[in-house]
Amino acid sequence: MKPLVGIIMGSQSDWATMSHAAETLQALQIPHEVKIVSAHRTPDLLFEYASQAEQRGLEVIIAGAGGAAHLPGMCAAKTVLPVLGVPVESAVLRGVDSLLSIVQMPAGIPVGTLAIGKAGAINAGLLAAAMLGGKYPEFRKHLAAYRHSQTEKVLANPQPLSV
Ligand code: RP5
Repeated sequence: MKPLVGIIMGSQSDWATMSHAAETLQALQIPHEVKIVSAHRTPDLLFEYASQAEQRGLEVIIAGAGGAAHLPGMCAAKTVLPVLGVPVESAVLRGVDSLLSIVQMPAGIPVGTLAIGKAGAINAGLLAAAMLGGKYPEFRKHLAAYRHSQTEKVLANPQPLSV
């Protein structure tokens, strides 16, 4: 099956965070692709990627970036596909810069902004699965099973420390 979700990130240094989005989609058996696309260093590639995403069959884009994190917003400006933004934790401001850069979009060009770092990347994968779940019942089933297993694990380990 061709990729339905495109995961893009501004730099190879974002992979430590964004790999969690890819692993989550992998666990849910959702076909996806991964690519470095930088709003600042490769702006023409970003425009090409975002404007061709829909015709290539992508249905959701997950974009992660850190610092002056313009990637998700500029990507959203060039496509009507849903764009989920993951703020990558930056060294200097610990990702608060990334979060504020991504979340404060002007009305008219939405980016669904997730939490900073690993939790945001995992949740972007889960949210992409939920978005696709209406059209693809098998992905909805995989997502429900993921959630069920997560609940079971917590219930099976009620003690704060294992003894
Ligand atoms: C952003 O600048 C990237 O998304 C990355 O989080 C940050 C730093 O990039 P590198 O200097 O590590 O390549 O564009």
